[in-house]
Amino acid sequence: NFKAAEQGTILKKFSENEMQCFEKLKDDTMHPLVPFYYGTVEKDGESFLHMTDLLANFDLPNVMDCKMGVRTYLEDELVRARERPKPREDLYKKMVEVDNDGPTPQEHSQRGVTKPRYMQWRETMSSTHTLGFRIEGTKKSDGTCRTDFKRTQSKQDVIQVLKDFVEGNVSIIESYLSRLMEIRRTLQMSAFFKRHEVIGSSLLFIHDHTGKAQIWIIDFGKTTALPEGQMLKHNIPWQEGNREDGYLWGLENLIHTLECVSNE
Ligand code: 4IP
Ligand code: ADP
Ligand code: MN
Repeated sequence: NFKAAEQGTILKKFSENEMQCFEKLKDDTMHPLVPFYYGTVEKDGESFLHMTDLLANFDLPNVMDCKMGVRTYLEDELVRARERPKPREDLYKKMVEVDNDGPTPQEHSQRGVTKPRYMQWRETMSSTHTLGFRIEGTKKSDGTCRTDFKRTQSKQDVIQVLKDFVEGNVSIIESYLSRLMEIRRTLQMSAFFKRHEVIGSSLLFIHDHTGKAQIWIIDFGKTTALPEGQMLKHNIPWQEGNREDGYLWGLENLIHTLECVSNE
């Protein structure tokens, strides 16, 4: 999905939706929290979004992707699956790999689950439902990569992963915490944020041995504008139809969880 580009930039496979978000973010208070966007690029017959490589200014970076919100699929996907259910074998296999008792007897016999069913199952197995965020993956400077967090659900389990990621470095934790509070402040003022359902977006945590630590908001592939005049609170429960994403509730919990890491 990504291609290297000139000095300090990367190309991400084009999506119309994500491009529109980057365009709108150009004049929003959120602008300093997202990768700088240079526009679209054609390469080898494919289209890409051209943006800053967030890792470029780090020396042997440690990276963590944290997916925000209580819901990771669009309400439309739910409606479509209800009208015309399309059981998928690839999602069934991914489910069975983690928990053979995940699929219902009917899903076992058809060897398929629908997309929202798979996404909801992922949400309940992980901390998405209980904390409003989940760790998707980490990549440490020693080369170790981990994506085996599908069952990392309890606050205590998340604390352990965070602790391992920062290797107990209190000053890194402090930098991350102050950035998270800056992100919270900025989102509360943002017109873009008020008017968009932010689904499947991540906070990308990056730090290195020099003590540099930063967090950016990435992935607007499923971030969707609300109808004119409508706004979200981002911190109240989702009920089908209200389009709430639980982003600020998750951010609150993430801040609290990281505070626990430094107190342990
Ligand atoms: C993946 O599940 C992720 O949720 C993807 O989201 C999602 O892509 C995939 O849907 C889904 O299968 P696992 O993480 O459990 O593998 P992301 O790209 O943000 O990681 P979408 O298109 O929903 O973002 P499919 O439909 O691409 O399989
Ligand atoms: P997808 O839509 O395929 O989920 P994301 O935008 O979430 O793609 O990016 C996937 C991964 O790629 C992230 O977890 C992160 O590690 C890396 N990544 C994304 N954007 C950037 C960026 N601007 N700079 C550096 N790494 C990035
Ligand atoms: Mn993503």
